[in-house]
Amino acid sequence: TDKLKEHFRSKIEPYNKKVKDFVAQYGDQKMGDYTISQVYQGMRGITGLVYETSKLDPEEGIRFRGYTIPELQAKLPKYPGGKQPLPEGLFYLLLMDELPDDDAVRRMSNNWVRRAQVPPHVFKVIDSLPQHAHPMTQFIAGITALRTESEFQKAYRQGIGKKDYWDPVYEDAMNLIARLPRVAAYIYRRTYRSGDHIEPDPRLDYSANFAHMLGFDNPEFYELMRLYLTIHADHEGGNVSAHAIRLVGSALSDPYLAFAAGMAGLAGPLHGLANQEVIRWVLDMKKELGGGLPTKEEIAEYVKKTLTEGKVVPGFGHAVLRKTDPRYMAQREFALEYMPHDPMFLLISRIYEVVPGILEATGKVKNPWPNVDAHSGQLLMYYGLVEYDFYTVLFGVSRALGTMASLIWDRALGFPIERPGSTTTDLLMKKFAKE
Ligand code: FCX
Repeated sequence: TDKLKEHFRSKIEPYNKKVKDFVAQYGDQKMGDYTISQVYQGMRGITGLVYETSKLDPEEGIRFRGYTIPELQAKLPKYPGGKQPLPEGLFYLLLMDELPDDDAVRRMSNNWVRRAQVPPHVFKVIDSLPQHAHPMTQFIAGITALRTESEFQKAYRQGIGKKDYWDPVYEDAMNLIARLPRVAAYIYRRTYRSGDHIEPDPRLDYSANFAHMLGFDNPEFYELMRLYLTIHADHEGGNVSAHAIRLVGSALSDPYLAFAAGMAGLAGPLHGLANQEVIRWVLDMKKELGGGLPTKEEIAEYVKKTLTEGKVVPGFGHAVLRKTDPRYMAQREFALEYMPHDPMFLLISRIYEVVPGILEATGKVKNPWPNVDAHSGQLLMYYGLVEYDFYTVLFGVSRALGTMASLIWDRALGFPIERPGSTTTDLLMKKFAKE
């Protein structure tokens, strides 16, 4: 038996009761008003979802089940001798709402190892795409191909009842998480290493094994992967990838379909693709300025040119955050510890000094501060993972942890199909603009 699953099972009933009682007693309380502008602005600031695993505060940044990133770095179990939290532990926390001990993390790690076998047809599907297909195209195709293994799809056909949905969703979610690193590493090696694939090493933890399959057997890079996979895991429920996964999952599409939809959203340049765009933008800047470390004045010129051309400065701004992203700071601290003199780090740091003032001066950017994507590429470049088109796939592997924990809870709580209302401008004008 799966002890983790049994432990999770024990949480469902009490939590369901808590939610039901709360809604029964307070269900008709108003949560707020919203304006016509908000409806035209992507529903910004309208709280319309319950998403249990994490919550984003505009000033403070993300909390995973109540814990900030520095708190998790202190409290989550680490690899012996390591300093960074293990993402296995983060997933345990998100799913169980309980800090894991070393044993629980080891159990999670081993559980995923047992589930990690990727069926051969998935590799065939990926191999059928041209080698120049963007890694996110390959990733989404691979995830969709993995769907042949869906336990939920099978159970639904067999007529499973609603209160048991969570069980095969748990199976799919765990299998998907366990298999993603192999799929991602396969894409990396086929695209950038002539198909010279590396077998998994089941003795390694989730992050180190992923790094190993990518071809980066370096204890520092292992630590980077542990940090990277932890901090990218979840960012409350309204961001494009998490929301797409919740939405598609609510139609009882299985976790593979839901996750593929989320990854299609993550692949957009205003969301997860920003991590590759940052490096592309920085390298273009260096090329244009003739190499070397650009001065602050040169960077400012380049930023202004980007804005004049009607483009965004990638890695800066956020729809919710109103200060420097703590995920940025965690990566900056990693850089300060392991590579304080790396020229690319010095440049990223200088950009951090220059960009916010310029964005602020536009008078329209609501958050001039850097987000997670402004830093991640530099760390990867330093260790030799320089193929930046691949970066969003790494983000995607991590994003599975938060969104799958949340999706299991969606079904455990019996959330219904998501179906917000919409209207037309004509109808709005008839209602509000009649003189
Ligand atoms: N550079 C230039 N202009 C920017 C900007 C940036 N970095 N950030 C915001 N703006 C502009 C918007 O384009 C908008 O302009 P408009 O009125 O002419 O259309 C105006 O400022 C107001 O936007 P704002 O309310 O501040 O931001 P939104 O909530 O609409 O959008 C994102 C938030 C993140 C999409 C926006 O800041 C952006 O495009 N940033 C660059 C891309 C990026 O880094 N995305 C990654 C975000 C995140 F971390 C992730 O999902 O991974």
